[in-house]
Amino acid sequence: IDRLRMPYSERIDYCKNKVSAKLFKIMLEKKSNLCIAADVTAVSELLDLADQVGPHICLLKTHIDILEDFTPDVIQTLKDIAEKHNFLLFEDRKFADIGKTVQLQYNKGVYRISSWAEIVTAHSVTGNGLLDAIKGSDNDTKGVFLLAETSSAGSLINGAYTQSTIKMALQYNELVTGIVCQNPLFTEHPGLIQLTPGVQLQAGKDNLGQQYNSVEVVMQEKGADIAVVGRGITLSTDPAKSAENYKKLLWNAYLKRIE
Ligand code: 5IU
Repeated sequence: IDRLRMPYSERIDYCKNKVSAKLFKIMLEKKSNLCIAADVTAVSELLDLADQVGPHICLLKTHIDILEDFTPDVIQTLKDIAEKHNFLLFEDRKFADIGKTVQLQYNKGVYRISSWAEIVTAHSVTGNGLLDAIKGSDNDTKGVFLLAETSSAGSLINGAYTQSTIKMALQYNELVTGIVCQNPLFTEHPGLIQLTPGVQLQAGKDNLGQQYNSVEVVMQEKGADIAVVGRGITLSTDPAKSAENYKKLLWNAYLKRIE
């Protein structure tokens, strides 16, 4: 088995996590393997962006804590936009604490992440307790992307850490939607989804260590199933058009990969 050559449609049967199956279905319906990183700091900007790029994305990735004017009612509006355009809400919280603390961070506070984000990210560094905490939370459809590699320069993650993270993902396959990484890993596990950030039209970097690969490279060489694009879209003059362009390029690159 090689997930890289397998159509998304055939991978649904291998999904142990409900959200990953749901996500594959959305990707197929919308012909989109694009996740937007909606890293904006004003609520109006976030809602506008979500509504504009909505038709072209499968996932909206948020950092809800960067909003300067967050109020709890924002969540219902965001949920409505997600439903209107058929994409999932994905909070990139990168949980990394002991289980008890993650339980509080996931369910409590002003953001009440578990009440709206069907997918969250988590580090594997603190061990199983964190995943047990998320698993034990009483919202029923939930998924986690575990971080096995990062796109940033000088990351301290090494190969052993990456491999142990994949093992953890497989051990928790009912909860884990997939893995965030930069290389074609776990190719023999088609039920797990590879999410890859650090994507723009051209390879490059920013001035704070972010490193970008092109659409073709991430899809065809690096094994991405879903690409995360932030500033490549958010800083363009027409985010909707830009998202549509990324969507088409990413989908074509996927089709070439499974040819
Ligand atoms: N992100 C990365 N790289 C990583 C991980 C997460 O860029 O390795 I893990 C997040 C950070 C940001 C988005 O929200 O993905 C990328 O945004 P830009 O396309 O604007 O760089």
